[in-house]
Amino acid sequence: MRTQVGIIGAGPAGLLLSRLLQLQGIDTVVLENRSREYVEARIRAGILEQHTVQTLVDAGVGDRLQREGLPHDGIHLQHPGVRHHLDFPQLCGRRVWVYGQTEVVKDLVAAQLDDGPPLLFEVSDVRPEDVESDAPRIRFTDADGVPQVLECDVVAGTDGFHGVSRPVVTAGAGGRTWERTHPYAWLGILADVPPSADELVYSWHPDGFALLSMRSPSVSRLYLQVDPTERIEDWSDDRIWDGLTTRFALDGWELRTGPVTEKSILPMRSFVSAPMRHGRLFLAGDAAHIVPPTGAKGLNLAVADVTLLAQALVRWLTEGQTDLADTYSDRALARVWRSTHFSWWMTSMFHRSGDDLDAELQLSQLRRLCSSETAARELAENYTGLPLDT
Ligand code: RFL
Ligand code: PHB
Repeated sequence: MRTQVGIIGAGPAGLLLSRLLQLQGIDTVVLENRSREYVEARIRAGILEQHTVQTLVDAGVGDRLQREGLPHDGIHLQHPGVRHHLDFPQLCGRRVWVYGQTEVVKDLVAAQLDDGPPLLFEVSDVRPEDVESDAPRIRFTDADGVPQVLECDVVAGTDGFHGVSRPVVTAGAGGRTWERTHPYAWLGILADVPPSADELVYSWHPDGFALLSMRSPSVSRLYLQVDPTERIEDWSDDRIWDGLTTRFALDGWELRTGPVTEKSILPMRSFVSAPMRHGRLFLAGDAAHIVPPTGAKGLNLAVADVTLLAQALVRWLTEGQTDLADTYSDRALARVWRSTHFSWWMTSMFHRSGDDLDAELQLSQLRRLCSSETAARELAENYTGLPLDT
C-alpha cells in the first residue's frame, strides 16, 4: 500500500486532517485500532470555538452542526449567592457552540466513508518506521490479521495520549515533556433532562467545583469536582444529584434532575511534549498535549493543530516548499502553551484545594471577573479561541 500522508488514529484530529488534505487533493489513509462503534460512542468534549465551527463548515462536515448545534453567547460564573453572565459577543465579538465530540466524530466518519480516502478500523500493532528517511512507512496488522506495510511521504501521529507516535518523536528528536497531574478529578454524568440553564454555569462552592453543561435541549451534561481516589461505584445517582443541587444552589432557581444515562470519573492532567515533529513524523492533538477540561480546550486545540498541519503539508507536498512544515512545531506549541495556561488558570480558580487562603484568592479573582470588563474580556478571548497563529 502507498499513500502521501499516513494518519495514525481516527479521533477528531486524524479524521479532520484527512478531510482537509483530501479537499486539497492529497491522498491519505487513516489507521484506527478501535472499532467504528467504539470511536463514535466515546463521550468527551462538548464546546466548540468559533474557529473550530468555521473549520468544520468550510470542510463540508458542518451541516448537522449548523442544524443541531446550540450557539452560546456566554457562560455564567457562580460563587455563593451570585450568578454572573459573561456576554462573549459584547466582550470579544465571538461566541461558542455546544455540539458533542461524539457528533463531530460521527459526521467526520460518515463523510470519510462516503466519498473520502480509506479509513481502516480495528487495525493492530501499528508502528511508524524510518521517519528520519525520505521514505517512511507504517507497519500494521489489518482487521483480518494480515500484516501490512503502508509506504508514505509523511506520517501524522494523531493517536491520542496513549498512542505509539509520541514515543518515536521524543526518542528521535531528543524532546522534552512537561507534566502535572492535578489533585482533582471530575465526576461527569449525562442525564435525560432538559438543561436547567440557558448557558453553561461554572460554579465555585465550598464543597468543590461544579459545571452545568448540555448536549441538546433534552440532554444535560454535568460535572462535580471529586477526589481522584473516589470510585464511581460509591456515587449513587441520588448522591450525585444531591452534590450538584448543593453546589449550584441559588435563590429562585432550581436544578432539574432526571435519569442518569452515563457516569464516569476523569483524571485531570496538564501535559506538553516538544517538539511536535521528528523527521517526517508530525504529532497533533492529544498525542502531543493534554489540558484539564476546565477551559473546554482539548478538542479545539486538536482542530487548531491539524489546521496548521494541513496547511504545512499541502505546501510541502504540492509546492515542494518545507517552510510551513519546518515552523509547524513552534507555531503549534505557541498556541498549545496559551491554552495550557488558560486551562490551568480556570482549573486553579474553581477547584477547592481545602486551603482557606486559596479560597479567598479564588473568590477575589471571581469577583474581579464579575465586576471588571477588562478581566472578563481576557477570559472571553481565551474561551472563545484566540486567532490561529497565537
Ligand atoms: P483522541 O480523540 O484521543 O483520538 C486518538 C485516536 O487514536 C486512536 N489510537 C490509535 N490508532 C491506531 N493505532 C494506535 N496505536 C492508536 N492508539 C490510539 C484512538 O483509539 C483514538 O481514536 O485524540 P485527538 O483526535 O487528538 O482529539 C483530542 C480530543 O479527543 C481531546 O482533547 C478531548 O476530548 C479532551 N477531553 C475533553 N476536552 C474538552 O475540551 N472538554 C471535555 O469535556 C473533555 N472531556 C476529554 C474529556 C478527554 C478524555 N480522555 C482522553 C480521557 C473526557 C475524556 C475521558
Ligand atoms: C462539556 O460539555 O463536556 C464541557 C463543557 C465545558 C467544559 C468542559 C466540558 O469546560
